Amino acid sequence: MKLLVAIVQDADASRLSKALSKAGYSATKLASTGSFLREGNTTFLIGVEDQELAEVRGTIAEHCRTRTRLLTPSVPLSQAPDPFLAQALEVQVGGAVVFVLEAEDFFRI
Ligand code: 2BA
Repeated sequence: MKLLVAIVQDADASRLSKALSKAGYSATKLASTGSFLREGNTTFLIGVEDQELAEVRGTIAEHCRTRTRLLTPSVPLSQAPDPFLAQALEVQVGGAVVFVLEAEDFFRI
């Protein structure tokens, strides 16, 4: 059994949640924050059997889009010690960042 830890953009979280549920997978959503952009994202915990991994991976890929974010400079050009620091920075976010962990056991009490 595997435990997927999938970090997705908030904009994709609802559609992914519905798709997983429709396909019969249980998931837990945690509100999280990316350390680089310091923006909210959503972390899914999804427990799956080994043979279900490919389908869930496909569902995540289908519903999580890559987006471009433009980071505005934190210092104005006139005050920047290096002009590079005053440039807007373009970063690509997602589709999703997924960790696959081996789950030793699963039980409900
Ligand atoms: P953030 O940390 O807010 O990162 C957002 C995007 O910024 C990243 O997209 C990446 O394209 C870029 N980025 C991150 N750190 C950077 C850096 N030091 N220099 C330049 N660009 C940088 P994704 O890679 O798609 O990551 C989306 C979110 O997934 C991240 O949000 C973070 O919450 C999580 N994440 C990504 N890699 C992770 C890791 N190795 N461990 C834990 N969480 C991770």
